[in-house]
Amino acid sequence: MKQSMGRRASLGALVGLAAAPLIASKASAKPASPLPPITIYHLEGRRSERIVWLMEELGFPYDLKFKRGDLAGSMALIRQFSPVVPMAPTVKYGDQVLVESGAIIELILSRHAPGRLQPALDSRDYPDHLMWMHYAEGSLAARLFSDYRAWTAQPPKQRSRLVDSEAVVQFAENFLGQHAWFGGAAFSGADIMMMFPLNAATGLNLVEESQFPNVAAWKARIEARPAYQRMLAKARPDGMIGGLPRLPQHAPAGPREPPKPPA
Ligand SMILES: N[C@@H](CCC(=O)N[C@@H](CS)C(=O)NCC(=O)O)C(=O)O
Repeated sequence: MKQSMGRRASLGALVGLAAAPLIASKASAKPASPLPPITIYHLEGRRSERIVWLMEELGFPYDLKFKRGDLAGSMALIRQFSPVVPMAPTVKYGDQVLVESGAIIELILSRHAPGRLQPALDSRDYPDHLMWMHYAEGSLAARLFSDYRAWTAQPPKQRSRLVDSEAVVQFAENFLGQHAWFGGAAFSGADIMMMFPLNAATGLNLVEESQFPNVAAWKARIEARPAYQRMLAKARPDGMIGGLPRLPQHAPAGPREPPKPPA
């Protein structure tokens, strides 16, 4: 303890006062707890890739369970293990069964990788990081897939008055105009959460890709990451399989109808 305080002081003196809060936060991070055995139940090309990618970024060991090239077979493995909510990812964490990729990422980072892939709690980037961690599923994926379902039933003639696919992606586009990553200055777990729904937005033709150049540039930076490439090699060895069909058209671009006043 004494030794780390001494190092902190001398480093602070070397790099100047501005760096001191960052160094203090890292030095005060709790020590990592030992990682229990982790098994990831996986479907190729689906959200379980997030956990594989996280483990690759961290260099942590894990067991990956899926049937290569066989989504139904992989699903049967998940159902056998967790019959009530068979979803990908389902993770065996020690003797506990976990779902919800965002919660799994937060757990692994906070308990087993303190100071990594999350901005310091007291930093300006932390609130943004946490918002995107939750936005990825809570608003982005939820609204994309509800639009997808509605639009496959009946293609839209005009944009919805509700916050729609275009709006939820635009919000991300605007943020990336000001920040390199969804974690702010550095890549974080929030970037891992955001990749799947942003790929779905353009892959399913829910939005017009060329309207979102910041998102496109961010995806290119993600795809260049060695850990992302290792994830693809292990978790999607034959490329994307069994994807949902693309919409023939997305919602017409342009402003939304103004909300009608209540009757
Ligand atoms: N919010 C959950 C969503 C999990 C989820 O819906 N995964 C999809 C695959 S991408 C799934 O298991 N679908 C099967 C089903 O809905 O029956 C998470 O982030 O982990």
